[in-house]
Amino acid sequence: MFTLFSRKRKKKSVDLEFDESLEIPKHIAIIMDGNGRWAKKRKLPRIAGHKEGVNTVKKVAKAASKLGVKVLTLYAFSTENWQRPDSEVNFLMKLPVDFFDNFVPDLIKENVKVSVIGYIDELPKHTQKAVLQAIDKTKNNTGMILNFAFNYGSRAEILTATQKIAKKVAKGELKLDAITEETFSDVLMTGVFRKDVRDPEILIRSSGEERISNFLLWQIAYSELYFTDELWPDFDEHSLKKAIASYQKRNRRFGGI
Ligand code: V0D
Repeated sequence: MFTLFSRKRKKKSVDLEFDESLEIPKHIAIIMDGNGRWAKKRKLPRIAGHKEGVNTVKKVAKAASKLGVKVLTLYAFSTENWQRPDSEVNFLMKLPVDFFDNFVPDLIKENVKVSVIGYIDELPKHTQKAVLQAIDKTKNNTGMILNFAFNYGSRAEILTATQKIAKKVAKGELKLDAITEETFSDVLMTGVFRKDVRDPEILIRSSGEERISNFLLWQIAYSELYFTDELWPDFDEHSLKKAIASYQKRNRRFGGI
């Protein structure tokens, strides 16, 4: 083929380091940061960045599913995000509706199951409806779990879990000595997942900030932390592979026996 004018990018060298025969993390968690900055760089309103961010969710979810990832947890909205301007919050609350209309048919084709952790009952009714519909329409899928952390905060999750444990103890259903890491993990929001995929092997944060920001505090006790300067709308399959390659490299050096 005549390729003189082809704009096809050369494969970046890190693809060589990524090895599909090595361990693919079962659970990947991502803090999707940088939509606002992406928009600002283009003199666009912040919401244009969020729109582009949804497209990235679709692409990255497909890529992860193709690689055999079991759970992909995406931090979409934290309990602190309510402090943003009303117009931005209102726009964000419509995203799951948009996502449901445009992406759920694809998810069904790809056998992906939607799941949500967070305080869903505090969301506007139309948002709750879209979230519950996405969960319901994909509930029989047996492939990757696409898990949105939505109106989620990790300290609140740990407090809710503690209240659940205390209630069980008060009712005599649980002995004090039986409060273990395992029984505690059971009552966290991630307790709905199989035990071997509850905790992410790797946490990725885009956009250059190196903070956890109240995300999965209990679950990341042993996770690799991977920070990239790429903004979320620029993140793609290649970025995901780069993160996995970094995990594989660290795992080879420090992990195992
Ligand atoms: C905006 C970048 C998908 C981060 C990604 C307000 C911020 C796009 C969902 C979604 C958001 C959530 C639940 C669900 C289906 C889809 C989403 C929010 C923000 C919360 F069942 N993208 N997305 N939710 N953004």
